[in-house]
Amino acid sequence: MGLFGFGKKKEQPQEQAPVRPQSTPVMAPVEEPAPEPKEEKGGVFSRLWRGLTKTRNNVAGKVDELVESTEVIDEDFYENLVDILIMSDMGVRTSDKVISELKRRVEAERITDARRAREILKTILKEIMNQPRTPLKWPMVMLIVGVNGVGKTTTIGKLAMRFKAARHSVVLAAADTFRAAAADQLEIWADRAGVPLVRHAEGADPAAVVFDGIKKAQAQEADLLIVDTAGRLHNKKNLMDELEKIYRVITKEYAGAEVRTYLVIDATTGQNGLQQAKTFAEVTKVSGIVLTKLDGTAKGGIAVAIQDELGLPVSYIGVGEGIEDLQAFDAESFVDAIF
Ligand SMILES: Nc1nc2c(ncn2[C@@H]2O[C@H](COP(=O)(O)OP(=O)(O)OP(=O)(O)O)[C@@H](O)[C@H]2O)c(=O)[nH]1
Ligand SMILES: [Mg+2]
Repeated sequence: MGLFGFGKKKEQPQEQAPVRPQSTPVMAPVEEPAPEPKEEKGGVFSRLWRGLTKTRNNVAGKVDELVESTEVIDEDFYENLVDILIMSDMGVRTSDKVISELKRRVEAERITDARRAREILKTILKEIMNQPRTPLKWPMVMLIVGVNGVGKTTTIGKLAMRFKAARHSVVLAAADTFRAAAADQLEIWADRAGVPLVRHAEGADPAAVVFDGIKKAQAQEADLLIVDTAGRLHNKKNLMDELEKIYRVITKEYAGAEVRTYLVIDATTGQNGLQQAKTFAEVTKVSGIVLTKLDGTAKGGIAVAIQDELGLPVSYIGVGEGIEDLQAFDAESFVDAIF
């Protein structure tokens, strides 16, 4: 996969809010992710910094201790380092790979200073997570999937507000019809964001909700339709059938639309979340991961494991419950915030 490629071009997330030209219904592609909301006091990086405090204390704290006490870079140094990475939920496979690469570079460059090795470690982590991003294309349908309680609905609310703030017209579809409360929760977000919501009665066919969502999006020439889905599908077969039905409706009714499936994972569930991601990836083509609740865990290394083991980009991260706490993922600032 060329994860350790040298000189890989770094793609910066788009800074400016793209304004939709009135004359053309289809916007020129811009780089994913969505633009950040306007900076408040503290700014986006400090929110990230604050949100990753637990992980930073866990990882940077231990790495600093190790580096300070290391006079010679030897096998013990690498072993201790790999343990720290594994404890941060980076996974055995990814941690081993990172440390082998570190060892290779340290030897090739004849480095003897552990502080230098620490910097190289950061570079390697940034390279792993710096995956190319697909440009945004309009109109777009975002399907938000994931198991119970991971933060799907909250993520949709935050995304709606961000895209709305960037002057995109957004429609929400409550295709989680298992319980009325799910649509009620989404309705609160729709009101806050000032965007229309399409909902049906409890127990309705999710694909029918998506159908109406498409009609609404078409009627108002919306850029973005975001679909909330149920996390309560007990087995792979159910999940596959349900998603296939939804995809069929989109293909038939909204042929020109770009379809993206975002899988939401709760970072506090660690390796279990990674397992969920593998299951979803077998059932459907996942475009990107939304990794939520990073503020609630000391094990933010899961972000590295996801990208390395699944080859899927982490598109957004959640570092708290506020609207600005959903951030477009940026490898550079992420690694800088945990070291
Ligand atoms: N601390 C923290 N809490 C979050 C974050 N993202 C979501 N939450 C909280 O997680 C809880 C569950 O979020 P929901 O959005 O309801 O999750 P869901 O996946 O839609 O849940 P179901 O519809 O029940 O499957 C809520 O209390 C959110 O406020 C985050 O980044 N940090
Ligand atoms: Mg929900």
